[in-house]
Amino acid sequence: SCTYAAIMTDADNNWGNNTESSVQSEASDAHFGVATTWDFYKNVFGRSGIKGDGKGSLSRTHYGSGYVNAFWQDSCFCMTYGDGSGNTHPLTALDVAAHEMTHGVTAATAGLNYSGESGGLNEATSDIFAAAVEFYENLPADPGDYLVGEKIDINGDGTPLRYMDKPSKDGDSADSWSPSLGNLDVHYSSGPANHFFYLLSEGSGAKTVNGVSYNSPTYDGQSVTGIGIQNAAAIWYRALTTYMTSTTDYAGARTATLSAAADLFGAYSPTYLAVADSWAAINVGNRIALGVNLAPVADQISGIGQAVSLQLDAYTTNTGSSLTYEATGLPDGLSISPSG
Ligand code: ASN
Ligand code: ZN
Repeated sequence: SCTYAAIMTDADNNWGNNTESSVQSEASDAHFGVATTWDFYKNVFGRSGIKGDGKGSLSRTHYGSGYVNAFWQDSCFCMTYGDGSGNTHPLTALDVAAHEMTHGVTAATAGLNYSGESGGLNEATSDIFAAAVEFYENLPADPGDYLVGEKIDINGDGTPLRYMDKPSKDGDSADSWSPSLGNLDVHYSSGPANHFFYLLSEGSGAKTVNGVSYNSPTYDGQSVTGIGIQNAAAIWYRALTTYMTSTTDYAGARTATLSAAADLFGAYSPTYLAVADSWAAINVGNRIALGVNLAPVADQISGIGQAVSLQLDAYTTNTGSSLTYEATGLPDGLSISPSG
């Protein structure tokens, strides 16, 4: 049970009046956030609760005075929501709730450290599944978008807290990876991974989704074709729960998502290649070219009468097909051994 707050009650069991000023409405919204986030993880990924152990979490609302934040705590396995800007915009919006509870999922799985690049990936994971939960629930009053906190008017001018298509629109977040990215606050170093997720979901350039206009740039100037948010979320979830660890950085996240994409969609499948394209579009790694790739070979020098041996390494991105090697016009005494 909850040791630091009274259990919310309602005199007529008609909870609130659908306004932000009603504490019963605020509590109902928090409960809706818990239930919807639960359903998302359960129905989409087969995950039973934040820890995957079937146990629910507590929420406390109407916290503090003018407290403009919400937070998850592993220590109490509980959520806290402030009443927001001017005490009039409770932080109980669905994407905020899903963001915060996803911190619990991350803690229970990859355990991404909350500083440096891994901290940015931790924050991005929360924004990514916050968006995925919104698209999953598809509420007429709050349809899915790639904005974070668009319902809580935290800036007082109607703008959202963060933008996934072009994170720098918030004035602080990075659009792409750079060597100094890890020095930023984790809510800003999340930018490139949020951008990756947007690109992987929807692709680059101008696009309108559920009435919201986006325009997503790419670091390498090449276009990206999206694979849809459900596929992108599946890849991120498998990467988070199977391949990422507490110290995973952006380069490691690329590897983790490629492994996840290989598991789910096949290595070198179009979906797998879209993952590499999306990372390259935020300056992490190269795009992967299909075909046969031959490792570079330097000039060879040997003396008369000395034995020589030269190994060539090649791989093909066509799964299921193997390479054959042959040589014609070899000098006397040289042969090819197409093995290894
Ligand atoms: N609402 C914030 C967040 O989840 C609280 C924090 O800074 N940890 O990121
Ligand atoms: Zn967070």
